[in-house]
Amino acid sequence: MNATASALATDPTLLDIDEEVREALHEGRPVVALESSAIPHGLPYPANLDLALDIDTEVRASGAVPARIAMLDGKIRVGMTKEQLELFASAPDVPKVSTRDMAFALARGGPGATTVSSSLVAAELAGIPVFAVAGIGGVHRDAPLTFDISADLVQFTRSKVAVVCAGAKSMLHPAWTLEWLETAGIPVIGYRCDDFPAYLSVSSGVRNPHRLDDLREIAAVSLAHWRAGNATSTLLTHPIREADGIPSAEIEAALADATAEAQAAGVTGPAITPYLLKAISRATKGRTSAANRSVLLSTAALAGEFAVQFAAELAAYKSESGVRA
Ligand code: PSU
Ligand code: MN
Repeated sequence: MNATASALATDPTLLDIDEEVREALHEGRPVVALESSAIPHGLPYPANLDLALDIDTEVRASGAVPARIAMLDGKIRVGMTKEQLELFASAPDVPKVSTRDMAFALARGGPGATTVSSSLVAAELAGIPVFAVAGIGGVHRDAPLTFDISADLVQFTRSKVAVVCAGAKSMLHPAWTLEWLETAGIPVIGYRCDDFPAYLSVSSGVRNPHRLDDLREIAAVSLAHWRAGNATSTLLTHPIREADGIPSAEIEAALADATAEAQAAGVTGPAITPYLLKAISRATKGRTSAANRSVLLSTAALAGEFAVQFAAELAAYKSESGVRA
């Protein structure tokens, strides 16, 4: 093998894995990967720190180990310590790092808050098969003019990770997002729900292509997807609790103003997602913050439960088929 760049293999020494996460992975115990971009780019300090810690607690409730991903000191950190969380929560200038930005953070050092896309790269590298986020990125509503389609979707076509979520973020186009996922061959499953959820609202008004009511069966579907040689993600969707959901009409009203404001202010690219999320929260006078908290916690709890079922399904498959751990 010559030493050209194309002969370079993936370098696992770029990973800096937390001790507890490393042990859990080594023993085949359930782990849930999480993103970090919502910490500096979501709520103000210290509410963002408290929320991150509460998310971890929800993941742990079913016996799974949380592994929050971040770029730090020229490495990919998997499983942030309390001190690292504190740093990300209190330093508002930590940049948002999507897949295209990872190499810069690695080569230069410095902190970076990973989005869904870059977190999936890290999760697969670390061997974590389950990832949780309340709202995935998707096809933006102005995509026909701007081509703004989240790197999250493209990353689903590259990472063998089961993604647990409450649908796509509220300001995206749900039907186009599902079309994109269908084209890419990504299985989308509604867990105990018929509709594709809309993050802060129970339904996006569009149906999920599949519904399954049993987590072990969803684990079996994910495994079957990978056993068949697909090197892509699977998507498990489950909505915000009915009582905490915000009616989509209310979100739409807030969005109309926020989108016009964003256009007038010339906000584009990666800045648009955090901008619109904050604007919706302001316009609904904090009601969104309560909904946001509810859906982040319920998604984390479900991901913990799913990780337990997936670990059991994987162990059963390995022992039946004689595949070595
Ligand atoms: N929450 C925030 N700010 C963000 C995100 C979430 O408060 O930037 C991230 C998520 O990690 C998601 C990403 O992966 O936004 C999608 O952004 P874009 O539409 O730029 O791809
Ligand atoms: Mn974008």
